[in-house]
Formats: sequence, structure tokens, C-alpha cells
Amino acid sequence: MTITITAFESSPDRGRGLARDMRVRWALEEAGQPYAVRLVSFKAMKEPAHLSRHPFGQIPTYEEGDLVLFESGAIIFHIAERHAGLLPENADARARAIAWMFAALNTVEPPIVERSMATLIERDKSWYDERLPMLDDHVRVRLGELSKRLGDADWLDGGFSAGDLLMVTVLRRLEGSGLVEEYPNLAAYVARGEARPAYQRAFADQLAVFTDNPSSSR
Ligand code: GTB
Repeated sequence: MTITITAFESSPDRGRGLARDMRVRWALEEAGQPYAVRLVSFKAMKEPAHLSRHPFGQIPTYEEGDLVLFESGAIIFHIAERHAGLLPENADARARAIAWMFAALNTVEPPIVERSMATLIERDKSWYDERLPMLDDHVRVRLGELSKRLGDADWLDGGFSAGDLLMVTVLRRLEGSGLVEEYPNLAAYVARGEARPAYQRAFADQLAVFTDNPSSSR
């Protein structure tokens, strides 16, 4: 059955792979599943056809036959449940990998998104220069904790899992801030994720959307 996902027609990140379709593309590549991409404009995302797929009018979505999913975490969990390579077979190890998926999305991503949104929409506000260091420190708290837990391991809990896939994509959102580089083991962890062949294929595919039509980027 053909899998179709949605992605930005004109990604504001200009092909840096920071939007959340990247994590779904990466998971599908790790699982060895071919997929089609429906590109959506910012206008189309808020129109009935897309709202029927995604109640909040966002990307990514996932369609497979009659199944329509939204929320990148739910999509990746679905892929990981149905295909080998993203979750361990052992029940306890699987539960721990799922805990890391939630940790990436619920504990590490929120302060990173809050910082990222501030850099996008508050840059010209009078409070920005005072607020940014505080947002940086909130991110540093989580990065410090994550760094301690990772130690000198390659991945968060044994072999690479969907938990690592989500965590690496979440940390990538800090690209250019210098924050991840303050924790050399986290910088190496992100680089390890980015070096995976499945990541490379996913990155090249999302970049092609931008390079095929660079003038359409905002
Ligand atoms: N919780 C949802 C999920 O995990 O799927 C969040 C989905 C979401 O935020 N989607 C964003 C979206 O559709 C795109 S990824 N936004 C449009 C809207 O809400 O109207 C967020 C994103 C966008 C751009 C960059 N960037 O340019 O660097 C990075 C991340």
C-alpha cells in the first residue's frame, strides 16, 4: 500500500531539514518503506482537504490506505510498530525506547521550540535581549541532563531506536545556536544520527524540494 506524507511546499528552513516531515522521512528510510510526498502550501494547509487529514492544519501527515495520521510522534510510533529497525523486540527494551520517544517530544523539545519561536518572532521586541539568555538556560538544563545520561554511549538505550531518531531531530532544531556544541557528547550523538545512510537519504529528499524550486522558499 502506498504511503503518502505531507511536507511544506516552501519550507521556511530552506532545505535544512528542520521541519517535522524530516523525522517521518528518516523513519520511513530506516524502515525501508518507499513513500510519496504531497507538498502543501501554507494556504492549502488551512483548507478543508488538508484539515480533514490534520485537525490543526499542519504538516506532517501520513496516509496509508484508509489510515490517516497526524502528529509526528504518533506517525513514527506507527511506522516503528509495523516495521523492524526502530524499536527493540524485547518488551522491556521496547518500553524504554518508547519512553525516550516521549522524552524527546514532551521534555526536551518544548524548551527548544520556545527558544526557536522567540528567535523567529520576538527578535525585534524590547525584551528579546533579556529573554534569550533565560531561554538558552532552560535549554541548557535539559541538554546537561541528557548529556549526563548519554555519557559515552552511542545511543540512549542500547541500539539505535525511534527514541534516538526523535531526539536527534529535536536537537537539530538548535542548529546554529551553539548550544549543542557546549556538550561534545551530544554534538557527537547528533553527528552519529546524521551519518546514518537512512538519514542521508531523507535529508537529500527534503533538500531536493527546496533546490528544485528555490524561488518558492519564504
Ligand atoms: N506536534 C506536531 C507534530 O509533532 O507533528 C507539530 C507539527 C508542526 O508544528 N508542524 C509545523 C507546521 O505545520 C511544521 S514543523 N506549521 C505550520 C502551522 O502551524 O501553520 C515546525 C517547523 C517549521 C519550520 C521550521 N524551520 O523553518 O526551521 C522548523 C520547524
